Amino acid sequence: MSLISSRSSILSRIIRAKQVVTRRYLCLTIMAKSKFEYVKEFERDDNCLPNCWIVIRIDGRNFSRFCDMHQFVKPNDVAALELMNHAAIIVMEDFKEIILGFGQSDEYSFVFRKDTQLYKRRASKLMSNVNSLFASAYVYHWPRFFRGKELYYPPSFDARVILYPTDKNLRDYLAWRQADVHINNLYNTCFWNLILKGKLTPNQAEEKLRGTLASHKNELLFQEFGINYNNEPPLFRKGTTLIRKLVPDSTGRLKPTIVPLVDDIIGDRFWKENPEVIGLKSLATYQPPSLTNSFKSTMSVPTPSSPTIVKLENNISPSSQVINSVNEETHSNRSRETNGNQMQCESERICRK
Ligand SMILES: Nc1nc2c(ncn2[C@@H]2O[C@H](COP(=O)(O)OP(=O)(O)OP(=O)(O)O)[C@@H](O)[C@H]2O)c(=O)[nH]1
Ligand SMILES: [Mg+2]
Repeated sequence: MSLISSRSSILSRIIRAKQVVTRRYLCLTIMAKSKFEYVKEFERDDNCLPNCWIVIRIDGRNFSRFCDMHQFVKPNDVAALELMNHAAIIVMEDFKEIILGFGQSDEYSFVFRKDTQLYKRRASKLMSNVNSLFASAYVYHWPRFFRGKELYYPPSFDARVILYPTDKNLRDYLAWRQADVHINNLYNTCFWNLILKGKLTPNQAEEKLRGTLASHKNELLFQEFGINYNNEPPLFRKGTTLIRKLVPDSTGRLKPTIVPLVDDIIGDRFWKENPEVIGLKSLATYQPPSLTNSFKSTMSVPTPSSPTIVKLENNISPSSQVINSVNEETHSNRSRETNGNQMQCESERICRK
């Protein structure tokens, strides 16, 4: 009998203790809500305007130092460009609503469908997720592209969101980035040849190139170093464009695949050949250049080694990893060179790499 009564008194004590704890918890929760929750009001909506193309551009932070520290080849390090492309492909594999990527040097632009509803189009969500995935993919895959080369410190990237309301605005944006590749690469090719082969100091090379137009630089490369700039690897002159296509896998089945292309995206041809990109139509089958025109192509159809991407392997020349358009040197290219010339006159914002 006494055992039963002591048990029931223990039980009732436990129940009372529980009630006290619950009351305290409730009380604290209510206090926390009433006292602190107002801070949420400080968060602002940052949804991107509807019906606009959303471009996210990431750019290596202080990559001049990063490239020096890791002894990247000057002015263009193929492994570094491949790693950038690979990180971008990983981003596009994850974010299926990115219709196109364009990369050069230490930057990558990603274009989201204009009708995307991802994260309710919140700029900060889109930007921070793309940026952090890119950075972690860059670090994660470093050993694969720089076998045996230590990564001395973690690189970081800045990011911005830009909205373009019209297709023309978007194409002009991409043309601007590709013209930038041309301007920078021509300058850098001259600059580093003057230093490495011409034995000038950086100051002397800079002085020699100051105020020169693209035509002067082309001439200088040819006269002094026997280099025909147009024969420089297209990857260095045009950057990499990533789009989605249907590509046959090893069994012949068509698979959605991210295809890296080195092509002119300033002229109309690229957009006529790939109307589904801006037209937001269903994916088209990848047509290798050899099938789309009469020029002889040394390139073969990319056979994806994974179901969704064309893998970029290390130690392969850039032109065999990314797909060149064989008619790249047609008139559209010439007009781009002219654009580059004009832009160079206008812009003294030339990077030394
Ligand atoms: N050697 C070498 N350097 C490269 C290569 N690609 C990019 N870089 C370096 O990366 C820099 C990129 O230019 P910026 O983005 O304007 O310069 P940054 O130092 O990153 O400065 P912030 O972007 O303003 O932080 C170039 O100036 C080069 O120094 C490469 O393939 N080889
Ligand atoms: Mg940078």
